[in-house]
Amino acid sequence: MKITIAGAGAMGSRFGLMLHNAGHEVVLVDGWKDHVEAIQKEGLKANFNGEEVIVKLPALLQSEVTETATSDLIILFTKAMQLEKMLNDLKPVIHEKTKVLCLLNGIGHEEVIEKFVPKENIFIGNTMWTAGMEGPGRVKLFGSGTVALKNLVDTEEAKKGALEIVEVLNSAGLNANYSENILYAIYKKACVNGSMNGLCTILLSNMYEFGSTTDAHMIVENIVKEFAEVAKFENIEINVSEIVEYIESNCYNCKTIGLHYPSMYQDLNKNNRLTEIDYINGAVVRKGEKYGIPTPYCAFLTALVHCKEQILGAK
Ligand code: NAD
Ligand code: AOT
Repeated sequence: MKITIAGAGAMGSRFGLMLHNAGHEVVLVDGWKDHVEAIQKEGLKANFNGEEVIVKLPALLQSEVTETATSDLIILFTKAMQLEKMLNDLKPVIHEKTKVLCLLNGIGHEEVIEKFVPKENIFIGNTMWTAGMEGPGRVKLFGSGTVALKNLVDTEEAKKGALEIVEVLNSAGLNANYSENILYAIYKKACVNGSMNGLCTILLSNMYEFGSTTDAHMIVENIVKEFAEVAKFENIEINVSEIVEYIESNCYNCKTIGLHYPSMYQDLNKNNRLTEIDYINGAVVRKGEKYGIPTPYCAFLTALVHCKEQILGAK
């Protein structure tokens, strides 16, 4: 299948590399000039589960995309604040039949994608794979993960499209599943990011260190409660104690994922970049205002992260 990876940072590079290795025709599209040029000159370099690999892949600057780069499937992997610009730059390659899959963290991205893509071609989901950017043209890819996805509109044709995407991802070992209850899955992951990412960023900790504190349980429970309250208004039922237990049993393992510094920590504290807080906790605050629900924990955390972005002069 011809696949465009739109946003070829850490995660886009992972998916691009694995899909290319499985024989698909992959093109990387990205807005970071040094990164694109490094891939064009020397290939995409990756530490792939401890092995150094170099993969020769076509890479294009998003501002230089033309109709010739048309593909069957576009996988969106920008940061949330880069999504609209990417879709705008991709206009020449978004056709009547182009399927567009969104795997970004955060909630509500379909509202942006709908401005550029017919609803029946939009597929939403999330992923438990991880990846890290080491510099232009270079990524670190460790461990394993899963993908859950579904068609945005409920037609037989759209479901068939979703199942085809699942098959393509699985041909590359990406462990994809069709998820009937995808909005629940997206909210569940947003609860993980909504409680781990901002807090670890402010506290300069990894997930294990934060989880070892005496107040971690209380804070996480209050954040998840706010996500659950707004989700109710969207007919998504979140069992707070179940999700808190999921976060505690999955994120705090001191030998594995607990040692992970969330992507937000890396964006702000390591790379002086703006964060996705407005699309995670900030999105809950906006929904809370709309539905008349107080969201003090999410609001405070969002404000703290914004303060830190400003103090550090993040871009
Ligand atoms: P990323 O920051 O690595 O890449 C996103 C974009 O930012 C790319 O266009 C990339 O080229 C650009 N970029 C990266 N570093 C840059 C730098 N130093 N200067 C200029 N531009 C730079 O993002 P990601 O981690 O691949 O995440 C993509 C989406 O997937 C996000 O919504 C994220 O929350 C989600 N996600 C990430 C992970 C993870 O482990 N990284 C896991 C699950 C979901
Ligand atoms: C994560 N981390 O999504 C991934 O860092 O943004 C991130 C992120 C899978 C499981 C737990 C945390």
